[in-house]
Amino acid sequence: MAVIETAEVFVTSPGRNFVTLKITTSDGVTGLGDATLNGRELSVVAYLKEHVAPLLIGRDPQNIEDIWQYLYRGAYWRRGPVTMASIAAVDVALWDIKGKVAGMPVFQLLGGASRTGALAYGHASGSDLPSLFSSIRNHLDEGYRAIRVQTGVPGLGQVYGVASDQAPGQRYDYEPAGRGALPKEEAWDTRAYMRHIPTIFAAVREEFGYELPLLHDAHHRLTPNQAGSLGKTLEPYDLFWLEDCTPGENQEGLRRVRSQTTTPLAIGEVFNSVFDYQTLITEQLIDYVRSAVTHTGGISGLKKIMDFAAVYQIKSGFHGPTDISPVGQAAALHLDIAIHNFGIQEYMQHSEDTLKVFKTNYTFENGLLHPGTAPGLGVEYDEDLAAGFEYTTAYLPINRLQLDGTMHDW
Ligand code: CS2
Ligand code: MG
Repeated sequence: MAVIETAEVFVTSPGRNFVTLKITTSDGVTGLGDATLNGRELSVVAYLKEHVAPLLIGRDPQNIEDIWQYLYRGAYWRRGPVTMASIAAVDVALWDIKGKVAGMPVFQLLGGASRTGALAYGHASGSDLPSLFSSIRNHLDEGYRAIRVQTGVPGLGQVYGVASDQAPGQRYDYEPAGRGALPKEEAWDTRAYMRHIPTIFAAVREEFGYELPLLHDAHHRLTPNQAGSLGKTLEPYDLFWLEDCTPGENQEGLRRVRSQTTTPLAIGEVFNSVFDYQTLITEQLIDYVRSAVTHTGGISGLKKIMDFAAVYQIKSGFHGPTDISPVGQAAALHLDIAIHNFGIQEYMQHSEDTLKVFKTNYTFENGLLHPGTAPGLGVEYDEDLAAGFEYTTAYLPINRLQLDGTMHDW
C-alpha cells in the first residue's frame, strides 16, 4: 500500500501571491492543493507546515474522507478560514492523487459529467460609462456569455473591483497595484452608490439588450434594508444575481432582503463551512452559493454544501478570482462539471506569469469552461520557475466612509 511520504508547502508570487501544497506518495504520485488566503497567506503556510504536514506522513492517501474528518474534528478548533483553507489544500491534493492513480479526471470520480461545460462570467468594469461599455465589448469579443458589471461612483475616488485606467483589451486584476506594507484606503458613500447603480444598469441594458446575463457585486456594503431597496430598484434590469449585498454572517438579515426583492442573491465567498449557510439555505434566502473550493474544506467540503443546497433548489456560483490559484480554479471546474445544481462559474483569467508557473489543462470556449480530461486535476506546478517569483506582502484595500472616515464594510 502506498502511503503519504511528503507534504511540502510552496509560496510564490507570479503576479499574485499563491500558497500551494504538494503531497507525494511512496509510489511517487504527486497531488496539488491550493491554500491561498489573500492577504493572510503566511498564516496558512504555518498551519500546514507546523500542524498538518507532520500528521499526514504515513497515512493512506486513498482515504480522503477519513483524512478530512481527522483534520477537522481532530484539531478540536473547528472552522475558520485558516483551518478550512489548510484542509482544502490537503483534500484537493488527495483528489488529484486519486485521479492520477485511477487514470481519470477528478470529475469522473465525482460522478461524471452533468454538462458539456461550465458557463463562466467575466469582470467588466469602468470608471465611467464609455470605459464600462468598452470593457463589456472586450469581454463579449473574448467569448464571455455572462458579465459582471462594476463602475465608479461620481464623487468617490477609486472603488474596489473597478479598473482605473484599463487599456483596451487589457485584463483587470486588483492586487498587482496593491503591493505594500499597508492596505490602500478607499472612500465610500452608500447613498451615492445606491443612486448611481440603477442608472448604470439602465444604460447597459439600453446598449446591450436584455439577453446578456448581468451580475453585480455589492461587496457587503449595505444593510438589509438598503439591500432590499437596491434589489427592488434593479428588478427591471433582470440581474443574474446581486452578490454580497450585506455582510452575510448575519444570516437572519437576509430575510429582510428577501421579503423586499426578487432579484436573485449570491453570498458566501468569505464563508468556510456549511454552518455559515444553514439559515440561508434552509429558508431559501439565497439563490447561489459563492464559496470557493479553496476556502471551504476542498472538493469534499464544498460538495457537501452543494448537496445540501440542492434540496432547496439553490445553485452554485463558485468564487474564481485571480487570488485563487489555477489549482483551486481547476478543482472548482471539476465540481462544476459533476454536480447537478451548477449555476455559473466566476472566471477572471490569471496573468501570463501565473499560467507559466501553473500549467493548466482547462479550456474556455464559447463562454464555457471545461477542466479537461487529464488524469487528476490537470494542473502542473513548475517549482523552479515558481522559486524566482518572491513573496511580497499584498493586502486588500480597506474602506472608510467619505464623510468622516469611519471604517466600513466592503
Ligand atoms: C470579489 C473578489 O471575485 C469577487 O467577487 O469579491 O475579488 C474578492 O474581493 C477577492 O477574491 C478577495 O480576496
Ligand atoms: Mg465578490
